[in-house]
Order: sequence, then structure tokens, then C-alpha cells
Amino acid sequence: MAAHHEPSHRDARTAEDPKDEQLTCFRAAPEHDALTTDQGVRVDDTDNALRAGTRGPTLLEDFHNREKITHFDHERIPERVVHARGAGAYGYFEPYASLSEYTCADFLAEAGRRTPVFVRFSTVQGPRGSADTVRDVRGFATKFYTREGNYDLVGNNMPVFFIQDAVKFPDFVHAVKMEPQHEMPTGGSAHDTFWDFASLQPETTHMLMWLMSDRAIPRSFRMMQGFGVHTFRFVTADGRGTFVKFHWKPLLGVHSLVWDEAQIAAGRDPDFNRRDLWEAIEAGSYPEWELGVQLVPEEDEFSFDFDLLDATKIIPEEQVPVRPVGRLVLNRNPQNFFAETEQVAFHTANVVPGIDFTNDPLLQGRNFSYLDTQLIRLGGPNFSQIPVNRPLADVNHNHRDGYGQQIIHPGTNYFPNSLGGGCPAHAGAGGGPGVFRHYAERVEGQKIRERSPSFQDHYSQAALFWNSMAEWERRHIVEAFRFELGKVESGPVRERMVGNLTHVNGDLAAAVADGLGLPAPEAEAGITAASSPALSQENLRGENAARTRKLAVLVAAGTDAGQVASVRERLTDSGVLVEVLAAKDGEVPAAGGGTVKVDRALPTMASVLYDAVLVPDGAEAVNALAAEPAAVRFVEEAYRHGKPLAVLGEATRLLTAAKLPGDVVLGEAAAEYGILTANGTAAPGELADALVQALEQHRFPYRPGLLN
Ligand code: HDD
Repeated sequence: MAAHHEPSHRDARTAEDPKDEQLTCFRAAPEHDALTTDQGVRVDDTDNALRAGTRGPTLLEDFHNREKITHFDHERIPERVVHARGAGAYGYFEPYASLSEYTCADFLAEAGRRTPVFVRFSTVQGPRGSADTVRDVRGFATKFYTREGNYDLVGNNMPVFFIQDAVKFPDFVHAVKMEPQHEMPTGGSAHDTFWDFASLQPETTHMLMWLMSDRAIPRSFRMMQGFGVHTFRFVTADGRGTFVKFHWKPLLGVHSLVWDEAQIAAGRDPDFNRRDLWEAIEAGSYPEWELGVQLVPEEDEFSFDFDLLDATKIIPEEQVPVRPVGRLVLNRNPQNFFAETEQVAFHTANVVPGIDFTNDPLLQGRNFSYLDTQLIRLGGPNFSQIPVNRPLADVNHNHRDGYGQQIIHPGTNYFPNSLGGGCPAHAGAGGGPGVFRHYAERVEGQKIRERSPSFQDHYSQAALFWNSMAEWERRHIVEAFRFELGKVESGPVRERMVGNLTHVNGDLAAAVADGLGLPAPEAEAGITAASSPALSQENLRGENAARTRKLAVLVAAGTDAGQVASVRERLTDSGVLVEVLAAKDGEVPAAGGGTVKVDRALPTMASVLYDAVLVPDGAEAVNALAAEPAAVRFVEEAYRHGKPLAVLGEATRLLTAAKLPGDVVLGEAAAEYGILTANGTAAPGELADALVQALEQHRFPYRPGLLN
């Protein structure tokens, strides 16, 4: 046998390099995994095509070469028409208590019953290769592999949608996607066609407020909420219905990037959100969300000043509280991006007994679209056999054949039959546990292409959103509108959009108009003053929100090693990830002897990849950093993005080198602006505690001189 695998002239590397322990599979011996064809035939050479003589033509007979190239030719499947760029992970869901009073859903029936899940987060507009940190909605799709079949909750990180009726989805997507003549812009909505559509479509206004807010540039998938958006229906075993809206609430709180930071991050690390999710799970910091439900008894269907079937509306949490019902934990990364994250197929119509639809016209259309799109994207009708899509529950039916069929079905393939013993049989005419029975809603009406008048108020909740924002959140919304509309070439589109905003808030419309050089519009009278505090990120900070945040420590030769070590220890105990950065990898000599190990070389990183920056004391080190433009810029950016900044002892000189306003950074109120300075005598513990508190605040949005 061994002679069979003797090194030949074609693989001299094996013979030369037998000590490379990583090459366990190279030149596979029979006990190792060998390269094979799709048919399992072992291949002895994948570096040279079969040819007629060493200088002769390649032979068609080389089945391995043809198979290899053919498979490669077909490696790209069509990407998702929307939500093409995404990242996913596995985990579990477990309820806190039984919900059987409202639903017979098995996965919600018992406290602690764990159901495996796969979750995929995504952006909407950009293609697969676009950047993560663009201004966009984020998808938040969860597949529950329940004992009674797969349930998909296909939501977003915003609780409302652009349109009320699914028939308009192709128009909306055509408008927001890259423009057809030149495929621009990649990964954003700042262009004429989107705003043309939006300006003619007042029902988008509420969603535009969310899209222009910081919710559209999340700091992390782990720090964003998720929403089922539609009103769904819980159904009990005896057929009683309750309206339900689903909410995911992240334990780490809801936090965003600032716009300028998002722009830089898109270049410094286009995989910013994807990497964050991956690394957190690899490090064992499993992201967690609480599932909450808003329950509305059927008899209260008409007790709101909006229609429950209108997906451009929320039910304010102050009106119907969100009841926590369980938790979602993501604890395992996929092994193969394509096989799992790319091939996963979510579908709003994948429901289980106990969960049903309402007549929301957006949801009704979605229930057609997802299966249809997957037929082309995943190559035919058998994609539910792909491992990531396969239910844990038994599957028995008479579907047969088709592209990608993986199952060898024996026996009969029709119903009713007697020759196959009558199998598979109906699950029982009377229902019973585990059988899906459609909710017996009474329906009557004329066939008509018309929306109910109860869908017509497009502005009240847009105003509610604006009213609920903190001052800094409003500032960011105004800047976002100015940027996006500033990119619009068409004057009439800009004007129409500003006109729409006069129905939301006069100050907003005036500020946007001013930024666009348009005359101040006349404000609409009688706009609601109502607000919902639950909508502001100011009130969504989370508990122990410093956990998993990243601190950059800038060092150079002569740095104070004791300070680095003590701060590092204290912060690591609080769950903060500390990384030491210097001009080069390796180690730097510390003041008074010893060395400090460098985790990252400065040129490979940027301040936008961290949540806070610390510069330890040490005159020589500070001199070196102050003379290093990359280090000065690092500190300046952290300041201008509102991040906590700790500059110890001599290191305050870096603030001067960065030309930051001295009265702020060195003034009495510096700490209130998240600038922590301390001389050598300050206890490191106090400093570490102050940094943790500053990280929990996330940002200091009222610091003077910020870049928005
Ligand atoms: Fe959709 C994908 C969320 C309206 C048609 N949608 C998709 C994904 C998410 C959403 C998270 C990505 C799933 C994944 O990770 O694979 N979509 C929503 C939400 C909506 C919504 C929250 C409104 C409440 N979608 C919507 C409408 C239609 C679609 C009205 C069509 C009429 N959506 C699709 C699609 C996609 C999709 C074309 C693209 C790829 C796919 O389904 O599998 O079918």
C-alpha cells in the first residue's frame, strides 16, 4: 500500500517537507482523508490536467478536471434579491414560562424547553460584497427548529415597514436598489430613485424616520432590537385567537455607530458587524436577546387610533406593555458560510400550530414571495432538504423528484392509497396536539382593489417617533436627511420630500430645508405632541453594557507598564476586551524596565474599531505617540466620535497634539464629556471603574466638536 503513495516527481513538496505538522492530509495515506471526485473516487493529482504528452493538448477524458471546473463554474448561486449580505449563527430559545393560555405552540409551552435556532442578520440594499456599516435596515430572521416543525420569524431591527401592501414591494425594491444604468450606489439609499419613490409615497414616512435615525447604523448585531413587524395571531388548542406583536430585546442594550464612524469603518473593516458577531461567539460571549410579546385580545381589535393590520404602525409600549416570555442565545458559529448562512431559507409562511397570520396585506404577500424566490435561488423545490433548512420534526409527504432531490423515496407517491398502507395519512380530522389547524376567521367582503380608510394616517406615528428622540438623536436624523437628500440630483424630489416632513415636525422640515438651501417651509398645524420614551436609545442602554466592549491602549517605548497591567486586569474582570496597540507588532520596552506585549500594530487598526481609547503615562512614550500622525489621529477620531477617552499623566499632551479644544478636554467638566485624566497617584481601580461607567454610557453626544 505504501508504495502506492510513494512521492513522485509531481509532489516533491511532501518528500522535502515531512516535518510540517499542519499538512496531515497532504498526500493522503489510506487512513487519512484523500481527495476524491464527487463519486468518491480517489484522485492522485489535482495540479496537472490529463494531456497527450507533457506539451500536448488537454484531454476531455479527464473527468476530474472537467468535474472540478464545472463545479467551480456553478459556485455562485443568485444572491438574495434583497438582504443579500448577512451573517448567521446557531443557538437556542427557551421560554421563561408556559404561554399555553394564549397559544398551543409547543416551543412556548414549557419553561426551559430548549428549541434549537438559526438566526441570520442582514442588510437589505447592498449586494453580498457590500460593506456592513451602511445606512440601512437590518434583517433579523430566526428559524426555530421546533418539535412540531420549523417556525420562521422573519423580522427586521425596525418595527415598521416602508409600504402597507406587498404588491408595492417590487417598486420599493427597484427604487432603493442600485440604479439600473450604472449599478450605483452600492449599499445605500442616498440616491434619486429611492427618494423619488419615498416622496411620492407618504406611507413610507414613519419608516424613513427610523431609517434616518441611528437605528440604521447599529454598533453590533448584538446590540440591536428585532421586531416581527406585523401583527400575528396566537391560537390556543381550542381555537381562541389573540393578536400578538413580537419583539427581540438585546441584553447589551441598543447602541449605534455615528455616521462619520460608520463611513470610516466601511473601509477599515467592511465586515465590521459580521466580525463582531463571529468573534463574540468564538470568545464565548454569547449574544442574548429577550423575546417579548405585546398581546391584544381580539375584542380590542378596533380600540387603537391606527389599524393593527397596518405594518407602518407600532403599538406604543406605553399603551400595550411588552411582556418578556423567553430568551434567545447564540452560541455556535456556522462551519461553512455558504452551506449554512447562504443557503438558509426563511419563509413567513413557515408557521407551527399555535401561530397564525392576520390579514395584514404586507404579510399576505410575503407568504407568497419567500417560497417563490427560494425556488430559483436554491435551485428547485428540494431546498428544505439542505441541512440548515431541514426540520428536526419528521417529514412525510408525497412530494417527489425535482432538482437536488436527496431522498430515495420508496413506495407509493399519492394519496389516498391502499397499496402503501394508506401512508402518509391525514394527521386527524379533529386536529389534536401538534396538528396545524388554520384559525377559523370569519371573512366577508367585496372583491376590491382598495385599502381600508383606517390605513390612511401616515404622519402621526412619524411625529411620535420624532417627539420621542433625545436632542442628539434628532440632530443625527436631521444630518441624515440632509446627507441623503443632498445626494439627490432632482430638485422637485428634494422639495416634495421636505414638504412631506412638514407633516411630521416643523423644526425638522425647516432644518432639512436649510441644509439643502431651500426656503423654510410652512409648518403644519395640529401635529401630535405624543411621545413614547421606549423608542429612544437614551432609554435602552442595557445592563452591564460595558461587557464585550473594546478598549484600545496606545503604547510606545517608555510606557508605564504598571498602569497598563492594572487597568487591563480590572477592565478584563468587567468583561471589557483590552488590546494594546503600538506602531509595530512585538513588544515595547517599558519605563523603568520590562516590556509590554503588543496585541495589534497601529497601521492595521483604527479608532473606529474600538469603543474607547486609553493612553498610559510615560514621557518618552507620549513624545513618540505625539510625533506619530496615526496615533494622534486615533485619539482625535475617538474624541470626535464621542467615545470615552482616558489620558493618564503626561498623555494629556496627546490631546493638545490632536488640537482638541483645551477648555473641554482639560477643563473642569472633562469627565462629564467622557474625558478621563489622572495623574500617577490616582488609584488604577478608580480609573478602571470610571472607564467602565463611561463605556456603559456608550457615547458622550453633547461633547463639543463632534463629527456627526
Ligand atoms: Fe422580506 C428576505 C424581512 C417584506 C420578499 N425579508 C428577507 C429577509 C428578511 C426580511 C430579514 C432575509 C432573510 C434571510 O436572512 O435570509 N421583509 C422582511 C420584513 C418585511 C419584509 C421585516 C416587512 C415587514 N419581503 C417583504 C415583502 C416581500 C419580501 C413585502 C415581497 C412581497 N424578503 C422577500 C424575498 C426575500 C426577503 C424576496 C429575499 C431573499 C429571500 O426572501 O429569501 O422573498
